[in-house]
Amino acid sequence: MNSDHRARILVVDDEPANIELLAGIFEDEHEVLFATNGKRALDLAASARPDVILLDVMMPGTDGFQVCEWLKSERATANVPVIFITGVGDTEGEARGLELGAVDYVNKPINPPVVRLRVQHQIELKRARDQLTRMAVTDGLTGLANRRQFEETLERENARLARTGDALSVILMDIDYFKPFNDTLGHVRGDDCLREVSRVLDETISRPADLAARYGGEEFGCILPETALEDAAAVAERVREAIVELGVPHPASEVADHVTASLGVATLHCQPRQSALRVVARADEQLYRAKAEGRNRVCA
Ligand code: GH3
Ligand code: MG
Ligand code: MG
Ligand code: MG
Repeated sequence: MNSDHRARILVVDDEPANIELLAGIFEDEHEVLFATNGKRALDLAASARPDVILLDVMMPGTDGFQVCEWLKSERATANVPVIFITGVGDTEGEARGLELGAVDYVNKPINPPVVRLRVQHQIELKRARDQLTRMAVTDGLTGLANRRQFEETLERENARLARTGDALSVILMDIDYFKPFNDTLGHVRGDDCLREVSRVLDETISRPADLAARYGGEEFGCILPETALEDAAAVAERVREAIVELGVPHPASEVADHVTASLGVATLHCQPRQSALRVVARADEQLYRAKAEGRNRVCA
């Protein structure tokens, strides 16, 4: 959703008069984009990510049913609600539209208050759905991705490796002597520390394709697509330094007077094919070695 209340509505119709009529209903409240053919509609839907699409059925070239089918088959647009708006008043067309994944079907002539309310209803449903989706993949304490998103992303990137032939690196990080931190300063300060470390991690892991996640308690995981081992190790070293820089006082650490972390790095290649879990296990072995060799360090 674009802001708290304004939604983005894509109107697809080959008749400019219909677009004008529909735009007139919504443009005070929402942002309205429009397309006059199927091809343009697909491009706009993918690039502008509308919150709802109003789709005419009868259009020269690609008709609305075909557009709907394509929208539903693409990951980027599959979850955008589609409402058919059509002059074809037959019940068969309505069934076909709903079967293709449309959420509603409105017959012309357009009754503005009814269309307005039906669209508003779908916007609110989408808002609630988006919020649930966000919550399902976000860690509540730190706002980072959670372990579920970490694992799903890793599986997806591993599947992509087979096609791109690149390397994919994983960093696991664990805060040093965090139990004594909690024991001496309390859990509230412990939680503050986790949030600050998360912010630093998120700022340091900065490429758009990268993912930083809270893996569990005081353990974090990063996925770095298209990144070789030595580059990932350099990123891990920057994270380690940034946490030192952060300088959160730690009166009970055995390695420093501030909070530090240990990091392990491992890389997956397209050959030999390996399960994504293997790379996490190998990063974990390196993390364990970083702990054993004195903490506040990176092992790769
Ligand atoms: P090491 O240097 O070997 O990693 O020692 P450690 O004390 O950090 O390791 P350990 O895994 O034994 O302790 C992790 C601690 O993290 C245990 C728990 O008190 C703390 N912890 C885990 N999740 C949370 C959380 O959500 N909030 C707070 N405040 N503490 C947490
Ligand atoms: Mg038409
Ligand atoms: Mg731990
Ligand atoms: Mg620890």
